[in-house]
Amino acid sequence: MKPATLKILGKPSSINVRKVLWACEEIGRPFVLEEPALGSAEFRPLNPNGLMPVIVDGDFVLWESNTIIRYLANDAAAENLLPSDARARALVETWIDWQATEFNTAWRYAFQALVRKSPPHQNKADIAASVRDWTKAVAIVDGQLRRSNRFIAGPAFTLADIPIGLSINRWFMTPIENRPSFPAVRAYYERLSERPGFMLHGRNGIP
Ligand SMILES: N[C@@H](CCC(=O)N[C@@H](CS)C(=O)NCC(=O)O)C(=O)O
Repeated sequence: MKPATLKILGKPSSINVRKVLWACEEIGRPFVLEEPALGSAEFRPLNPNGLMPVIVDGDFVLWESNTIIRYLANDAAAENLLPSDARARALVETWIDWQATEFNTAWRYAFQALVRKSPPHQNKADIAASVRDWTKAVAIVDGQLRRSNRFIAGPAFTLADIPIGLSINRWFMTPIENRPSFPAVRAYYERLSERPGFMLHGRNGIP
């Protein structure tokens, strides 16, 4: 029998951990959060990548943040977040996958440079290229929001708004010079801010 409490291993400041924390809020799934020692002999068997988040749900262990949030929504039969209809689900999953591949890749260098102040990431041309790619990705979100009307996959909030919403928070929280304004993205950010889970784990001052 499944225990009521889910264990989440991760730091609450990590964007990928925050996806899981916010998903739990939306689903109403109780959890305990523990900070793992990533390189430890105890943690390694849980995730061969040595990265967080990892969840432990009874005897079930899972890593990879976007897979974890899908699992949690599926497990709770949260049809509103992740519909079972093949086409409706695919439209939600497009944005979940796009966040992990295209969006996340676009900002990586600029984020390391501008927020983490990482010494190996201070090449001006590389920062500019990353900001350019990041801006193109945000423009894609803006265009989609104009079409989808309110949320990323349509008029209602879905699981895809969790990774995309956290990514948009990162966009606004990173000091980017001459940041172009995307009105649909700004309105979306304010709309997401009506959700307690987003205010707790997303728009909480952390990029
Ligand atoms: N693709 C993985 C990426 C996980 C990842 O990069 N986690 C980062 C935190 S966001 C991490 O554990 N970094 C090591 C550290 O912070 O020491 C996922 O989405 O879960």
